[in-house]
Amino acid sequence: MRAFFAVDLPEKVKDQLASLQRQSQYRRNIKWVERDNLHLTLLFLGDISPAQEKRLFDTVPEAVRDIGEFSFSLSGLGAFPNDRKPKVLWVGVKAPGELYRLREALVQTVRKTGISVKDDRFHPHITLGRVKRDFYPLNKIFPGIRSVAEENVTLSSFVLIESTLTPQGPVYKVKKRFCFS
Ligand code: 3AM
Repeated sequence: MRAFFAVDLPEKVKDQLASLQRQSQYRRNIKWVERDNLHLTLLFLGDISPAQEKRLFDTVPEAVRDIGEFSFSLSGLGAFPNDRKPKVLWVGVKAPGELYRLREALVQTVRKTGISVKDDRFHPHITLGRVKRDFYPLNKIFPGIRSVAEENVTLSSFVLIESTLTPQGPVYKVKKRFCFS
């Protein structure tokens, strides 16, 4: 299955982000992430086998044992590769060291399981949408939006998600929730 680790978001934050999406003037050329699919990706795994999935169920709790519940807050709007010619539109995250430690612990465990992952620089973000064609600068896509309310999110668990790609967009299914002790 195609899988990734993610933080799922409280309903209140998903509402806030969906409302931000609706404020954009450029609806047609942007594929917005559906409200229920909004998430913060911790680590994309690609295709993993049932045996690897099972092994992750067993090894991840021990790997993150030292990391307790923590909070992060939303920050401003941003875009990859840049604000001038955006392809991926996102809301940034002001994250404490724990989020980076969590990501690092997952990278190490996943590699021990025989899954090869890229360990690029981690830019925690929540994708709002993807620009399909034509380029508009970010401030044209979200005119008049200067800031995003810094909602605080307490993270007491994270999830392993199965992502099935369909012509209508990805379908996500939570395969396992890992709770901090
Ligand atoms: O959280 P975002 O939207 O940035 O872009 C995909 C999404 O990230 C990313 O994994 C998340 C869940 O689908 N993704 C998809 N394919 C990828 C790949 N080959 C990938 N990330 C890295 N390499």
